[in-house]
Amino acid sequence: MTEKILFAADALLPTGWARDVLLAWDERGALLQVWPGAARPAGVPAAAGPLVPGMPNLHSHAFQRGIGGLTEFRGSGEDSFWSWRSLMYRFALKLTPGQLEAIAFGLYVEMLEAGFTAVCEFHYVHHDADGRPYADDAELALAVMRAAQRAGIGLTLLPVLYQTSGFGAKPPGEGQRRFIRSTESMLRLLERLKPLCEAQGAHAPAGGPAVRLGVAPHSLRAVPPEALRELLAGLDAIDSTAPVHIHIAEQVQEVEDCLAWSGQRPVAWLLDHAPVDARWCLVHATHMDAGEYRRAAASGAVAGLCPTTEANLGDGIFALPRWTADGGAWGVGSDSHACVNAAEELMLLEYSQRLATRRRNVAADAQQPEVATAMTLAAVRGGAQAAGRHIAGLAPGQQADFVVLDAAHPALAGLAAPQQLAGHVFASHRTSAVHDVFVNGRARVAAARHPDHDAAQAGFVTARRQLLQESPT
Ligand code: NGQ
Ligand code: ZN
Repeated sequence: MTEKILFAADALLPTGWARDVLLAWDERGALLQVWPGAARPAGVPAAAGPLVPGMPNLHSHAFQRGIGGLTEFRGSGEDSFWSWRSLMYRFALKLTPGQLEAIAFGLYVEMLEAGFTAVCEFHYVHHDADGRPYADDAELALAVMRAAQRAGIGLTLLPVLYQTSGFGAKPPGEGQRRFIRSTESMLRLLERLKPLCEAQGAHAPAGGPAVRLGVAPHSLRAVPPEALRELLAGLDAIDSTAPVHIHIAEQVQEVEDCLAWSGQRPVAWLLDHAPVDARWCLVHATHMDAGEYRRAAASGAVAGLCPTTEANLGDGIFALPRWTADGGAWGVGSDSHACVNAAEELMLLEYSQRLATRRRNVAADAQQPEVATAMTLAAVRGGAQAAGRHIAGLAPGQQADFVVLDAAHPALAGLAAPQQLAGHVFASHRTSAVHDVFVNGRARVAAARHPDHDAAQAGFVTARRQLLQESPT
């Protein structure tokens, strides 16, 4: 495929499905033209199936891909989010920069092959195994950036502020020593990373850098009010439009602790004490009361839903119909990477709603009755907003980030385009129907494979083997 112009018999535009679409982009990967009802000019390549916008993955802790399969056993006492977290911390304590880069590279290649074209990396392992800053404080952030660049996935880098182990400034635990830093040192890290992120954007569309820098106060458990204020003020001085992501109200225990500490639920507290707006991504936001759903949706913030991880960790079910009834924006993330597949995140999100409401096609609406289509459009819009990048779908000025589905896949063959996307989301699991993936106008996956597929998997396996040999988790 030449990389500047492509014809698609069917393409999913922000307004819905269109026929005979000609797409053209410039050498920096920005879409110049998206032209429905076009004739296919001689010599222009045609997509192998319906073309859909690339999915941003709005929440990732890359290193956690390394513990897939290692926490699915019953320990002593009752297993919970918190017991999972102890196992995860043990793994985090052992990582070297090289192992982090290998795991992240393997993961990002997997993501591309599974239909994600961008990732928001919520990056909180900052220091060496003893909890001391590396000679270059940005060592591990740079490892993540290199992994994303080598894989060719768009990146929003979110260095994480982590200071306490619970509400009321509870001192951090030993197992958290690699995450802890002062607000001032976080602001210095952002200053150091900013020009590096901009430099990686040298070949990005005029509208925005290929790497976007934001920040993530980890959670209200981990960041006291004063530090949150200072962080946001400092960030504004660096970039007043930078994305801000925070974990919030994921577990009932967190809601109870927040109530005991402040008399308010976490989301209500945040809305009252921070300038939450469209820059913000509220990750999980699982446990909200009716007033919190209304107010948080109205703030313009994106709900960062991570369906497979939320299921894996036993978090609870987000009330999507309530959120969207209030006009709330949302996107999906694969978080702990128990599963790495954009289609499966959408499928599980819809299925959790069906189980909770005993209805079908919950995420569809009157405007867009095809549920997979409605979900894809909403999640791309919300994901792009959370990423703070120009990746909001197939429209001029946005990046040419898109996925070509395999029209010959048994779950898709012979169907009309909206049904093919539905087949991809609901009927093709375990055998992906992703055919090609373009990021920034460049083919990163062709015929379902990333060119570095084998090397990325081998590097991942080696890193995990080393980590397990050191002392079995
Ligand atoms: C994290 N993961 O930061 O990786 C967290 C666990 C915590 C999720 N919340 C740590 N899913 O929340 O304290
Ligand atoms: Zn998370």
